[in-house]
Amino acid sequence: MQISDYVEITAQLSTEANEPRKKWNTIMTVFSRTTLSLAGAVFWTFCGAGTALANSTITVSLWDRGADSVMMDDQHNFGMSKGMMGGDMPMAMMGIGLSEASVPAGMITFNVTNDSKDIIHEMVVTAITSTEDVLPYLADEFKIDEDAAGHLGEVAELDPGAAGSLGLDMKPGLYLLYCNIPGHYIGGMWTVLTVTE
Ligand SMILES: [Cu+2]
Repeated sequence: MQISDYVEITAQLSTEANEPRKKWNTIMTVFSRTTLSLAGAVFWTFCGAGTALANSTITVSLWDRGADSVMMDDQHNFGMSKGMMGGDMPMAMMGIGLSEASVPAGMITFNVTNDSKDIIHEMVVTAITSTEDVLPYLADEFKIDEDAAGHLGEVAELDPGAAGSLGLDMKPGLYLLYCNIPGHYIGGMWTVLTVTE
């Protein structure tokens, strides 16, 4: 793989032009006639990102009350957000809990664990303009229309007990984190993350 290939890939993954990218592009100009290994390119990228971005890590819990549980209790209420689309849902059977509801802009790492005992979950990230937003919903599939809603990244389909990570370079704004396994979003499996200046 040539360095030009790698730059194309990073361009696809990046959601916003930013300072490290400009720095990287400068480095690219210097090395534009040189073929580097992919490992070398990754090393350079880490050097640039480590010095210029605010880094945050968010621990994400995907939870549910279990396929065999119908009892209401309060122990999972931390996962429920308020203010959007009936987000104060006392009947929610599943949800998404965040260690941080607000983080500064920059590189944000989501360490996601499916804490369910028996249900597959996932976490999808999309930008929203306000908590009043109504996302395009595919009623016949019981899920969000991810393409229409805008899709920044995801940790897809984690088995019960499994974990995965997602890193995104995020600008200030509101973001919806939701599970798009059919029926889960409408079942309360979403929350809002605020990214500040
Ligand atoms: Cu789910």
